[in-house]
Amino acid sequence: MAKTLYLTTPLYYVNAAPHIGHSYTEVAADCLARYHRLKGEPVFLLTGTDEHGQKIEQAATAAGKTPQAFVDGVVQHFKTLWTTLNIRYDDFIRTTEPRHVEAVQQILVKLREAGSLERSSYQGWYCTPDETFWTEAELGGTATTGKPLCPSCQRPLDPVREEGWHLPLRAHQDWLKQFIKTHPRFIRPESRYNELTSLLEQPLPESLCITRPRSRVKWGIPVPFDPEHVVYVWFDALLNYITVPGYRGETPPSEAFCRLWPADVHFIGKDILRHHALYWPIMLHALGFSDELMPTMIFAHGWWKIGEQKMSKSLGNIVNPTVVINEVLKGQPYAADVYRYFLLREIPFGQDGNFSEDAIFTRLSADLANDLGNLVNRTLSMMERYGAGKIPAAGPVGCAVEDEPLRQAAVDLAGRVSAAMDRMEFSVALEAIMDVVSGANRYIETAAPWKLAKQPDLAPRLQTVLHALAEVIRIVAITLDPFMPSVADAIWQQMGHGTTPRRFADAAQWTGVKSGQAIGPHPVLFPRVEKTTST
Ligand code: ME8
Repeated sequence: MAKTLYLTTPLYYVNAAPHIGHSYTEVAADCLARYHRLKGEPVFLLTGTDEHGQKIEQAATAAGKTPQAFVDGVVQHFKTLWTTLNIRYDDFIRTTEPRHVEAVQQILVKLREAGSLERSSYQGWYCTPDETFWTEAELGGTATTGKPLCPSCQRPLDPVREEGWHLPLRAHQDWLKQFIKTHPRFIRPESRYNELTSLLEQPLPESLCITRPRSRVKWGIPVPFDPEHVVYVWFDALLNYITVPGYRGETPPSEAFCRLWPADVHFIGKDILRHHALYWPIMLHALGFSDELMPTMIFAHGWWKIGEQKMSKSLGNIVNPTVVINEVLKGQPYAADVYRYFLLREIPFGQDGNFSEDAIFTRLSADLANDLGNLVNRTLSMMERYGAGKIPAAGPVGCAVEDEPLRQAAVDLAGRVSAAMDRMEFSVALEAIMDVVSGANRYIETAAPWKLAKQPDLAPRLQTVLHALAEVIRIVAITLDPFMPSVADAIWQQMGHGTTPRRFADAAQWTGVKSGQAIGPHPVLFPRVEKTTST
């Protein structure tokens, strides 16, 4: 049986409701999943929430709730947003679920039995918002209060000295260096690959403390063989990627588990590269996973920023996706798809970008209303006017020389989109689709169907032009499907394709439209808006 393509997103902390940054990773992962489903491949998209740890314990206390009641509330914001954004995940794991808690405990027991854990004391600096320890050598400057700063988020650190269970890191360093060297696609994009490679040039800390004393953190998975400790939130959360496919510590991993594992792409932001590209493979290696059972790719994308600062729940400088969809894009029938388009088109995946309402409006008006919406709407209106509401058959002569560039661009589109998707270049794929859309609009101007319609002897030529446009729009709707699923569906219905499935392979074929097919009602896809607010 073919291995299922296994894609994952981070498990987001439920200390606060999601913002644009979280939706970015989620939309990108969903887009890739939809693309592969459109190609007829089996895909499993896993997402979920990270619900333990000190940060969440503190947020619950501040809200006057028990941690469980608190996380039960916040998780709903994530689920609701994913529904709004058309995210089609196959499983949603909450780290407080018994299926995960029990598996983590079994895995810990296995590591201890294998002699992979040591109990010792640890001294370091702790960043609670990042739930990460730093050593003296890694500190990032000093705050005005005299406290050292987190090298990742620049917030003040707290000194911590405590007993706990440790997983050796340095013992795995040579293996990891070699593994990364021989697997250049393990970390993408290249800038992040280079970041990790240079990090590995320095000696890693001797070990990673994977537990926390209950005296400091109560909200965590109990360590089964040491009641005074709970599991470190990162150790617990990373394991989700294998607990969900069914790993329980068995050697070798079961056949059922290997139908999903290894992960094909772990989608993450660059803030958590170290946890995924350093700790995670070392955890797997310590569990006895061979090189073949390491994740295939960790893709660490860039940050949405406000000004020069990363948008972050802990910093409070967030843009709420629900507000963007319901208020900023008010009146747009496909607001969630406009938002998806913006996220994936605006910045090359892997780079940082600035969010602004102006930028969304520019995309909406230039790309979507003036180009895509206009193409669909004017084509369908002409079919109504000149073709009795049906897609006309091409005239007996078929495509003429002047139709050839458009036809060629349209049949080449699937290949261009595939090449971009294989490199995770979502913006490049969308650019390719929009190139064809603009080309079709130019074609309409040149072919001028309204002039052809005035000359009865040119009726066959008019039919050919309208038929060619129907083929182009069909191809555009198929290739756009992973990015804007509701818009693709709306275009499909407007063209009258009904229940005919959209399949990626059909986008590479010119002849896919049924001549004589009645078109559907075609309200404007992207009504023009007057922008009222500004950021
Ligand atoms: O780190 N721009 O959860 P988290 C782009 N629980 N993406 C952003 C972003 C921004 N400004 N802010 C957040 C955690 N993200 C851990 C993960 S995984 C086993 C545990 C996205 O709620 C991006 O994907 O802080 C980032 O890596 C993730 O949200 C962090 O989410």
